[in-house]
Amino acid sequence: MERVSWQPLALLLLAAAAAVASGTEVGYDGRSMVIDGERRLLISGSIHYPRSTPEMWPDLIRKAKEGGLDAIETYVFWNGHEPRRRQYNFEGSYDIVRFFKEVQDAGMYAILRIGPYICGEWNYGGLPAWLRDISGMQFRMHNNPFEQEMETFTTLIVDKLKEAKMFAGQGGPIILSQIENEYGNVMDKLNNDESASEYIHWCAAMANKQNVGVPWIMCQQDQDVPPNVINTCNGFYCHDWFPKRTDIPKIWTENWTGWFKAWDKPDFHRSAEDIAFSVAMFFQTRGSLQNYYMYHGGTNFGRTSGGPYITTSYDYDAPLDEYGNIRQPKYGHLKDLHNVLKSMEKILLHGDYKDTTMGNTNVMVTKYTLDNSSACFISNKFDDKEVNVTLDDGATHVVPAWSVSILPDCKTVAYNSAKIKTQTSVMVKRPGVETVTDGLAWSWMPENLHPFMTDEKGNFRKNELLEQIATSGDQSDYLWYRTSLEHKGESNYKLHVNTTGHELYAFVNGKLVGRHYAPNGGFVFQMETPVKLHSGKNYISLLSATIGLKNYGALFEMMPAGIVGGPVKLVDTVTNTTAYDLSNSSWSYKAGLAGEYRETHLDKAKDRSQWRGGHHPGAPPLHLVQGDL
Ligand SMILES: *[C@@H]1O[C@H](CO)[C@@H](O)[C@H](O)[C@H]1NC(C)=O
Ligand SMILES: *[C@@H]1O[C@H](CO)[C@@H](O)[C@H](O)[C@H]1NC(C)=O
Ligand SMILES: *[C@@H]1O[C@H](CO)[C@@H](O)[C@H](O)[C@H]1NC(C)=O
Ligand SMILES: *[C@@H]1O[C@H](CO)[C@@H](O)[C@H](O)[C@H]1NC(C)=O
Ligand SMILES: *[C@@H]1O[C@H](CO)[C@@H](O)[C@H](O)[C@H]1NC(C)=O
Ligand SMILES: CC(=O)N[C@H]1CO[C@H](CO)[C@@H](O)[C@@H]1O
Repeated sequence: MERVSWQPLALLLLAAAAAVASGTEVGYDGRSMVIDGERRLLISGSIHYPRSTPEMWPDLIRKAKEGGLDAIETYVFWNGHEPRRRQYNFEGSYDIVRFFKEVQDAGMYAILRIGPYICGEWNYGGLPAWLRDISGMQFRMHNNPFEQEMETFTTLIVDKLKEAKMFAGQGGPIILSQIENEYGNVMDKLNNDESASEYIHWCAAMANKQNVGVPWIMCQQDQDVPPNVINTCNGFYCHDWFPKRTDIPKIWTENWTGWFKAWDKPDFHRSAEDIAFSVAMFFQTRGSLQNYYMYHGGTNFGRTSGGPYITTSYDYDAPLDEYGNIRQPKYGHLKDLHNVLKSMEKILLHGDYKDTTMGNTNVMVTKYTLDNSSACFISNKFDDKEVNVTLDDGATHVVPAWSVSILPDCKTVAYNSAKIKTQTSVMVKRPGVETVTDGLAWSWMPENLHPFMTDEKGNFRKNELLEQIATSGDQSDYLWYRTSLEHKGESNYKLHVNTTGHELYAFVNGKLVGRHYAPNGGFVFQMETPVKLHSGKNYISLLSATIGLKNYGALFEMMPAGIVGGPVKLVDTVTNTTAYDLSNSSWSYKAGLAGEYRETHLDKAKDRSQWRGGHHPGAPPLHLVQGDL
């Protein structure tokens, strides 16, 4: 037995040695990331795992690789992973290890942006709402309650990824990790508050303690940069931006390929030419790693952020559209650019360089030289005129307005950012398909509002109007406020409600009497609507809805939602004076809608018989949706 077992043991040891040997060493110098001793020019793209399904991941990642990307970047979504304190979710779209394994299987690198504050047009910027219930909690400032929770979560994610050997030193794909996110903006707003400074230094120290073996970055952190982190740029353009220290590379963590879509707002479009211009300029000006935000934006399956109100689509006008289709000419035009830049990797990262403005600061030639070879960029920042630029060899090149020409040998233009060679495919809806869309059969299930209109019990009562997020525990976007009053005879009033948003529906005795929502970004509003009371007991039911929670800004957790304190009044229509102030009446509370309790979205078998309709195009009339009151 001993002799037999000796061999497998030796093999095991060999395997372990091989695993160590296959680990990748990641560092950096003033020019670029250094991977296994080599400077690397890296092009990365953001794909957020919860914004697509695991079935889509391999295809999205493969298309990214074919588009000339070296790395996939993602945030980590704390409130998706820990919806309730110490109850974790790493299933389905939240299977972060599987996501990184897909990246590894595709032979790509990965960039891990833990945050865990991630902004991202995501509910509460990724922070779980239950954090608010911990006493002494202040988000993203120097205080024990926040720092402890942040460290616990960061450590959990790091350990999980270490266990799966996902960091480069372990042979995994992750070459960079990020702590916090765009905190420089908060520090600006808080006027470099001492607690903010202590917090960001604490973040860096905590991150470095994690021992992940790859560098840590902080984006949009241009002041008060802690030691041992690389500060990076986010934006539409990063050519005028340079890191604070000279011993760190110029990294662009968020090159916005488009913009998110909000309700009531038009689709955002950023042209392929303009992105290509920004990327070419970035590499002209010593850039070495840039990431497209987003390369695939995808879908907001869960709750989005309530400031501004984001739609379910997070398409972002990205090179891969919401459904994962290639968006041309953006995808192809950038792929051509990546190929040209890759062919110049060595000279860009090792060569000497010289920037020369040509008569005007808007026109610049950058010449890189290494041994006997040279490579040139010519950029023209005039947005209304082409320029003719003559290089050292006497040859003149026409550079169109707002564009960059790249000449890998300083002789021949291999790429111009304004000239698209990719075949433009325009997606056309075929008439036949449209007819099918028009004819889609919709079914509906009534939302049973009845319990919220009568004396049935809510979850609890209180003689005041409560704040919504705290009351609902962020388990739903909906909160019912209900009260009743005895009235003698019939009278008309105006129902006045003052709320901190985001949407309000008012019912009197089961009838919808008014609805209102805050214009984009403005949260506090007053609703006034005529109502009629009958003799006897009258029920006033107010349904307050949030469209996700705010994700951005200093101290955003202090922003309330719902009918905090009101007032809620019945106003006399003739004298315009308050007839009844209901603000301190006995209010009954219930979070969530009936459909949420039933989990209607899961299409459970036992519910199938509840669905009605099935023939009519479009949505059903409102009275059918509400059901019988
Ligand atoms: C550069 O060119 C010179 C002259 O043509 C030649 O002697 C030298 O070997 C070249 N150097 C390299 C590194 O190619
Ligand atoms: C650039 O040169 C071309 C001819 O080579 C000429 O047609 C064009 O007018 C010139 N443009 C400018 C802005 O001088
Ligand atoms: C409405 O409520 C907000 C927030 O509680 C409060 O600041 C404001 O004074 C109220 N406005 C009116 C008209 O009652
Ligand atoms: C009624 O009073 C409110 C404030 O007390 C005022 O804002 C409003 O304009 C008045 N409406 C009429 C019709 O007088
Ligand atoms: C409601 O109660 C609060 C707190 O006790 C008090 O300040 C306020 O004046 C009351 N409002 C009315 C209309 O009674
Ligand atoms: C950092 C940065 O470049 N921010 C810019 C991003 O784009 C918006 C909209 O064009 C500008 O307002 C910001 O200044």
